Amino acid sequence: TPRVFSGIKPSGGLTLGNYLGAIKRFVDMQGGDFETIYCVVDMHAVTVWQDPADLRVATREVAAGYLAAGVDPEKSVLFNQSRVTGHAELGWLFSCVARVGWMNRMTQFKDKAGKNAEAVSLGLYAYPALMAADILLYHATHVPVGEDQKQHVELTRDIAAKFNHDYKVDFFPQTNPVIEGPAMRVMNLRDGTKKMSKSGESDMERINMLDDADAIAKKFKKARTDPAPLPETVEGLADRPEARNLVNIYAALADITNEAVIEEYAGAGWGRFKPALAELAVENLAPISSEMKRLMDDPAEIDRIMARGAERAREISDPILAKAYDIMGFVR
Ligand code: AQP
Repeated sequence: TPRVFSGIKPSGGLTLGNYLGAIKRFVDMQGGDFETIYCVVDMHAVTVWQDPADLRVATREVAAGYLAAGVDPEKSVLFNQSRVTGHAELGWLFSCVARVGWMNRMTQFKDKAGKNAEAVSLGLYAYPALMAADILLYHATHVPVGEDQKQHVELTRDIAAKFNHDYKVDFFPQTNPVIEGPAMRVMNLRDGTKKMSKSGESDMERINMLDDADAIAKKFKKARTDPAPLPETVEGLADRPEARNLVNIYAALADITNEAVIEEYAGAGWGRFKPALAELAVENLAPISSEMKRLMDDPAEIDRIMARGAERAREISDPILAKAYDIMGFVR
């Protein structure tokens, strides 16, 4: 069976972007034609400094988010990355396969490092090599991600191809990003040209999965838009990033197309659309956030689930890692 791998960094509270761009789709891919492996990628989180107490909370919050949204530990392998040391090991091997020139082209690094590229951690720079290891440690061929991760999945393909070429093997498979649906890029509510992030400066720019109904209503109400009403056709969203974002979010939450949203709200003012959007978001998120809170009240149970998942992850990955070492000539 083909394998799916994907992960989320515990670098803050989960956002609506993580839900629509990642978790909701992870649930959809479960129990079908794939073996699904979902990870809390804590080793990626520390590429930027994390307060240790916050990292513990965020790790369990991401696990709770997966579980509450419907990731079933009986159907999927669910664990946190640092428990399976093969990620770090293969990550090192891949750091020796990937080229500095490839890393220099990563747009996410450029965005995150900004003008301060000399002062960020070496880990932030090497991040895509570890991500390639996360995926290829399981020979995963399908990686559901948001649009922002596409370049990293392409780099994973380059690393697999170079490894196979350099060692004259056909060992690591080619990986495909799975990017589909209207919410592959949920944007910041205050600036429709930036993506909604866990770690963005202002809480008003994102919807957190744990936000209550009042917070959600307030954030959508204050979301930036141009003054024009909703257009008569989807083409009318073209140069209106904020309007397009809100329509995308609505479509993803309702599981309908942008066309269907516009059909219903053609010419409507924001005073009508925003409260309807908020209501739809609350309807989707409230049951999940209340279940997340319940799970987070019992961290020991979350930790047990992740520990069991890690055992299964090691069963799959140990032979693959051993073979990679062997191919490279390590004496073990
Ligand atoms: N705004 C988004 N729209 C659609 N998908 C998104 N994802 C994240 N933000 C959006 C998807 O969620 C998965 C997990 O991402 P991540 O947490 O590992 O890393 P990230 O993309 O760097 O997330 P953040 O929220 O922006 O974290 P910070 O602020 O700490 O860097 C991925 O599949 C991603 O595509």
